[in-house]
Amino acid sequence: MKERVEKIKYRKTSDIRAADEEKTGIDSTNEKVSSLMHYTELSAEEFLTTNQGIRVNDNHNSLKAGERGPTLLEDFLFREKITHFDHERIPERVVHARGAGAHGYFQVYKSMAKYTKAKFLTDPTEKTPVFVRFSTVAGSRGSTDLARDVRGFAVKFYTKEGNYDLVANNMPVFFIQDAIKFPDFVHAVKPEPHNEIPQASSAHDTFWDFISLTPESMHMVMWLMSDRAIPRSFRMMEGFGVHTFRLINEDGESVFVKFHWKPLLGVHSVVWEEAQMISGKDPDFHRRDLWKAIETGAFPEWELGVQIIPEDDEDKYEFDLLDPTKIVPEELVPVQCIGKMTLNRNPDNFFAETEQVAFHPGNVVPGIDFTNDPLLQGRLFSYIDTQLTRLGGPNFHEIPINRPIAPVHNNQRDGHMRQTINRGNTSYQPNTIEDGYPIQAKSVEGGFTSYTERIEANKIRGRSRSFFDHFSQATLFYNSQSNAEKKHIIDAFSFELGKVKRVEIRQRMLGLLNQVDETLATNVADALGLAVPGKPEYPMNHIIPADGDPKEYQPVKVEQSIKRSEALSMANTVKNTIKSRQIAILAADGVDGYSISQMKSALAAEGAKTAIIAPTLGYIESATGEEIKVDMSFLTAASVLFDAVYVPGGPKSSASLKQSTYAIQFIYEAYKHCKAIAVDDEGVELLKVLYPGNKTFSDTLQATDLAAKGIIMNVNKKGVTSKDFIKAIAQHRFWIREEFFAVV
Ligand code: HDE
Repeated sequence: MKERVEKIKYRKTSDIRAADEEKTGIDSTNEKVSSLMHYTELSAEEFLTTNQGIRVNDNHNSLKAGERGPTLLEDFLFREKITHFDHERIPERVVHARGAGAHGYFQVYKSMAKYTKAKFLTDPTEKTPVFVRFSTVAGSRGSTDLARDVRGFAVKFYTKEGNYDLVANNMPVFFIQDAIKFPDFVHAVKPEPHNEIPQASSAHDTFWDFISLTPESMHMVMWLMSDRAIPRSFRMMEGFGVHTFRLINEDGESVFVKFHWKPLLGVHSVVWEEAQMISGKDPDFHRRDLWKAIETGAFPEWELGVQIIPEDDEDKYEFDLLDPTKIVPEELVPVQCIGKMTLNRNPDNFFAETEQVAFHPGNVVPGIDFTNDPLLQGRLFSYIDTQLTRLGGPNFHEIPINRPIAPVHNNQRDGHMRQTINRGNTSYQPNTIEDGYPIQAKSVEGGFTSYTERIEANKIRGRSRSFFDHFSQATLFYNSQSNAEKKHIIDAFSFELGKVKRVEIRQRMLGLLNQVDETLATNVADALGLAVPGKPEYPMNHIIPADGDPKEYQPVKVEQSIKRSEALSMANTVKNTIKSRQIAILAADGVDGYSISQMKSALAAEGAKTAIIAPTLGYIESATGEEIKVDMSFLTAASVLFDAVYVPGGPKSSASLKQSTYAIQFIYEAYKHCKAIAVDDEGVELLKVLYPGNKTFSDTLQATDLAAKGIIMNVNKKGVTSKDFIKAIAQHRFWIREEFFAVV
């Protein structure tokens, strides 16, 4: 015991020593300095102290005049504790307030020196540390993870040449083409200002009012109404840099580049009804999923993809590379995967890391540069500006999570919360007193030099005509979706516009949707009980197109060379793994314990996680008398928290599950949300209960093509094996059920 305490003391002493050395720059191994700094005193870190290091004797009672007397102002322990507490909150991010973060590393597969001199992209032996923050956009810090929303996907690479931030989203385009419109867009999507309703939702009048008057948002809105806006997990979504950037090589040559993140687990989503239910059952669903995956060693991985476009091809396409409402279809320029990012460590402290991290698209390293995309140019101003307020001053780069691993030397000084103790008597350049230090680096020494781009232009406030086509790529997106995805998009528009109170806004949206696809508009119009207007209204308060008669507004549409793109549909994503998927096993006393253990080990071998769900917590007894530990009771579990469900046999267990409305609801939801279901022997009774008296359904249950609909009967019997269930889980969902089975 004594030895253990000594060990703790020793470790803590060295931690404090290191922190103090870093803070003061003083070498504490120097005997004289060490004794001056009272390290022997500081070693007792297990004592509770004030912020001044004074040991606290009583942390539970304030200082009073007499046992029942008034509290004394003199009580510095009380005052310090309360004052600090009173100031614990900092402003939340104006957008992307709700987030979750993780540490990891990035490694490039092979040198990209042909295109870029960025060292972390040229040395395949280098593991560059990263910190990633995923987020929703519209909701406040405490809002649900499952809002229909864009997801932020911000990556900070701590490269040896300084920090590089790839501040991306899970959708490849944006709502607006010019940063000057960002405050309007955000005001429209945030809760309405008079009553702060609704939280974390775009389904309200101000958002759709803005969108219906901003045709440039149509492509992005198609993504937002698709299932991409309700991911199954942060670990199963793509990331996109959105803007076109530049890569620059050692010879100063430049190519254009679009950045992509491709998740190794594939791209998967939940369904809208499920998202709404998860928001009630577990508003931390995505945050918890990321945390648990890393905690259990199922490290999330993404490949970094690039689309490289030679400079000479700038004007080759039917869209403008600088327009952030356009993608470069992968059929035109394939995505090459050049490296892999692995997230393998959860943060130690949410506030210190995930909350205080500050990303900035302007943090680039030599070899990466900007283009003139007007949205990107505006972002370059915004991030530091907002962080000055959020993080309380100009020194937030000194917060541990924001510090580069590359050394920092410059003449910036002072300001709120300065941590660095700068030495010397110069803080300017040029100087002779310090021999000119710190000195500027030549390009060959790693100095950042901006790409020499030729610009010859008039100063104008306006927009290029090459940005005017707002519909063609929205149509491309819609045409690229599977039937199930199209249906979900129609349902999403119907839901969102159904929440809009002003009919004229709904009408205007139908006018725009009609430009994207006639059947889409007609279906949504039917759901809203409206007719599709003949032509779209002229976008009010708008300058596009700047010329022509506003009443004669003709939407611009440019013929696209690509009519359908496989990469845009989640139907074509990776479906070969069940790693880290959550499988519910419904059971009660009398369950067939052998089947459970068989299934559990088959699923575990593939990396999936199982949970036994029973009427009560504690233990259930199998048909052969073994005790089986229950992981969750029906009270806290729900189908929406799982990817698939297995109901083993056992007449007694089955009879008792049939009596439980929770168990019935569980299987009903799994069924309705098109998840893989496996049933053994009497387990099938639970499925039948959903359709009392529905003979067709009972008959259908015997049909051999059930597996094609994600229902696996009698595992380990009649040639059916757990492999069939595993294959079904990997499929993610069986949308075909939405067509075949009417849900009662
Ligand atoms: Fe952001 N954005 N943004 N954004 N953004 C912020 O910076 C802004 C845009 C993105 O996890 C803010 O520190 C403007 C596109 C992510 O900390 C703010 C414009 C893309 C995050 C800001 C955009 C993004 C932010 C708020 C239009 C995808 C969260 C807090 C010109 C490529 C980063 C903060 C994190 C955060 C401004 C548009 C991604 C206000 C002005 C396009 C992932 O500075």
